[in-house]
Amino acid sequence: MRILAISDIHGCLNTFKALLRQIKFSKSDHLFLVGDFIDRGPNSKGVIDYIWELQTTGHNITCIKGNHEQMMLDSLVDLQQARRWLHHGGSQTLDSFGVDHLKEVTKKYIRWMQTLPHFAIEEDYIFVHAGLNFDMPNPMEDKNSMLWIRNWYSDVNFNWLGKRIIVHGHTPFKKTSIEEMFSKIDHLQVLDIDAGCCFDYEGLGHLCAVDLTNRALYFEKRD
Ligand SMILES: [Mn+2]
Repeated sequence: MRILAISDIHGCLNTFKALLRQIKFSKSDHLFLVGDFIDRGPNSKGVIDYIWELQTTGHNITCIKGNHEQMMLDSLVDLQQARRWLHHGGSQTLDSFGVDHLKEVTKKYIRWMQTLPHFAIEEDYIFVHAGLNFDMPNPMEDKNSMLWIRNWYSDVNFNWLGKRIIVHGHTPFKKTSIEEMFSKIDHLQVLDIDAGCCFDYEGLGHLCAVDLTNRALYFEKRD
């Protein structure tokens, strides 16, 4: 069994499928998907459908909530949030559902997002979308920061963390930066695996998978 993680798929279904092929994802693996399944990319609905299909056929996948799932949920009850969400890739998500308004999205997708956990722990790994707020005595109590926090590495409390490693996404990094961070993972005890799949900037545009069991990193360039 391998413990694997991928983050920030952002509707890039073809790239997600290609990456799973590259890593030879199988039913004996445990895959953690660390949030931001939707928005910006072309097929957000397809990403969720494909995850469900894999789970239905016996694949072990744990999904964690990202800020984009939260923005979509908040948009249902807050018009201001809805405007913001549409600007941050939400309109592409509505397109993938073939609808003009969020209220037309089939309820099972909304319910799925509502039930996503903010984090998961497996062996010595903490999986979370954005990171942890170490200003708190117990960082696991700040759920909002788990979705949104940036630039928190200098605050890590290693006494609290012990020998655990935090695997997250949310802030896009170049492939080379992720490789460098990965080479120091035992020292840093943090790893950002968001390679900016949905972005076109130099060095981004990749979907990253980490195999924590065998300490291997994989990248799939967006098609
Ligand atoms: Mn994010």
